Amino acid sequence: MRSLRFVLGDQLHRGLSALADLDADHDVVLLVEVRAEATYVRHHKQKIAFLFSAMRHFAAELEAEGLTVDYVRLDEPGNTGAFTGELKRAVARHDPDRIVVTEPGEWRVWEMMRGWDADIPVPVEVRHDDRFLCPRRDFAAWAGDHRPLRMETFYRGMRRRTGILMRDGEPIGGRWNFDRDNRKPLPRGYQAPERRGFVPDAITREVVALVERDFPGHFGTLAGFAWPVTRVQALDALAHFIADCLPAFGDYQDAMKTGAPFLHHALIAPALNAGLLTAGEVCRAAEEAFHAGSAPLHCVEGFIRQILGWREYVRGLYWARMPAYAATNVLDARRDLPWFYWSGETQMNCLAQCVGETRDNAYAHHIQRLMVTGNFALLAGLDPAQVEAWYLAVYADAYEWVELPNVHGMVLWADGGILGSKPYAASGAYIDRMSDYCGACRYDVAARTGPTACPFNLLYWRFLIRHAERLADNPRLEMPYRSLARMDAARKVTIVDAAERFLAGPEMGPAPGYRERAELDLGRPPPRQRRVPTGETPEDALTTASKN
Ligand code: FAD
Ligand code: DLZ
Ligand code: SF4
Repeated sequence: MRSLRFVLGDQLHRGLSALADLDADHDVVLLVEVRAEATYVRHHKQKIAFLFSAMRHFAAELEAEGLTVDYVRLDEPGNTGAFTGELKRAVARHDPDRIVVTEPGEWRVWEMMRGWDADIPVPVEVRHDDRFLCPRRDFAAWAGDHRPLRMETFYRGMRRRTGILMRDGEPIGGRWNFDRDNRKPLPRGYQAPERRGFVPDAITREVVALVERDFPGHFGTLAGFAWPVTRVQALDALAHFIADCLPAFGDYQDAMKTGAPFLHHALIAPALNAGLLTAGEVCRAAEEAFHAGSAPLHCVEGFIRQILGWREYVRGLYWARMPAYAATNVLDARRDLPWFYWSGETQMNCLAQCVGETRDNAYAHHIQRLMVTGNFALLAGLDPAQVEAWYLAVYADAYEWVELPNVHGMVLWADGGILGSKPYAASGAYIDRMSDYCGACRYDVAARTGPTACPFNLLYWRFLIRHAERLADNPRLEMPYRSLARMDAARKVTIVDAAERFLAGPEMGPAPGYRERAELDLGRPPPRQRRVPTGETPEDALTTASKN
């Protein structure tokens, strides 16, 4: 049988299920660069360059192995610009007996694939994506038995299932979670470790030029492009992280410092999400560092939990709950995304720093995403669809399966607590404790009222007051609501008035001329289309032909 093996841009893994049992003499591997994937949100220039370069390198590696690869470049004449059109053209070129593909990461593409049975004149076999440690159907079964869903319970199950950091059925060190030993502010005089960047080779340089030419209005700069674009480079990046950064990863996981965007973070998510690394090998590498005595348990466990726990959990939740998941807006947040999320032009120094780093690196670390840009969006009541489109566009590692639960659930609590038990609302005091941003800010983080009061403080109390009916009984919010109860009524009114004035003020709007420029040039990503549940789960629909 002659098969056309269709590999999507975030599936660049030689062990991919779609490439299993490949017949090198007859099969053709297809990869396509298509405009629709680069523009369904206007991805950061570095994300597009990263993926096109990684795809081209991967195709070259398969060819070097002796496989037949059909690689469609973005500027190839006749390129239809979309997956379905390119698949149809490839079928016409190769006349295969069947198409083999691995399930996609995003619901949007899943729906597209379900249309292929009608659109494509040969059978399409959709296989499970076994790069993840928890198959979608296993998560769905687990979720059916565990209400409410909680990451910690899931994570313990995954530790047992994989045996990672386990001894004789018990967690190594006697505890599942060492979080209380992590999350310190940076010490005085702290020097961030030197980070390994990857100098763009000829393929990457060609792609960078293409992106500058073809996607000029997209967010972000390309000058600092240094992402690993091959498996060899990704393994090198992983080895560098394990040796130089993991030993203090947990300690400084939540810290933020001006001019030090990466600190001890792994910087592996773009490679991991695109298939250049697998979750299993990353967790094993960290575990080995612990057994070799080169990294302490609290750092290793803290790191492994992010991947074995959070990453697998959000992916499982996404597939178990889509498409209904994206449609909720429990806190009734309706405000437009202010322009400074794109321009970085705001007097709130924490936000200016995080947006600026995002523009330059297509990266911000977890706490910057959660407690600065995310916290502001939560407190200000920004429209979930607009916030989600922003997060999906601006990070090199962003795909909806991981972005959506993090933004919709963890940050905005728009799901009403399916992903996490409480909103991560925080005042400026948290940002001040964990960063050096406040010292250089026009606002005063210690002030709760008056013209220089930190907007995070004003918005924090307004948020608690506004959502008291829904949140005051939440046991995890007992402390803030007790403080609120002690506040006298007049002070509450003063704070809420000041917060409303801030929300109506210049920081929150588009700067003069920006709205026009946005539409003409930089593009405000349109809110994603919301779909109503069909009643069918993704698991029901996955072809039974795929047993691997
Ligand atoms: P490290 O901080 O070194 O962590 C190691 C790895 O753990 C990451 O590479 C990632 O694979 C995994 N991880 C850590 N936290 C999470 C999490 N909450 N969910 C899933 N995986 C996690 N991650 C993405 O890969 N793509 C996204 O689009 C994305 N959007 C996010 C949006 C928001 C609002 C928040 C709060 C988090 C988001 N994350 C996302 C999770 C996390 O912030 C990134 O994975 C991380 O910053 C990537 O950098 P790193 O590789 O240096 O990770
Ligand atoms: C993100 C992305 C971009 C920018 N371009 C392509 C592309 O040209 N070809 C491709 O196969 N994949 C691309 N991707 C990744 C897809 O968007 C991703 O495979 C789907 O969103 C499913 O997760
Ligand atoms: Fe951010 Fe407030 Fe600190 Fe300024 S004072 S950096 S707005 S937290």
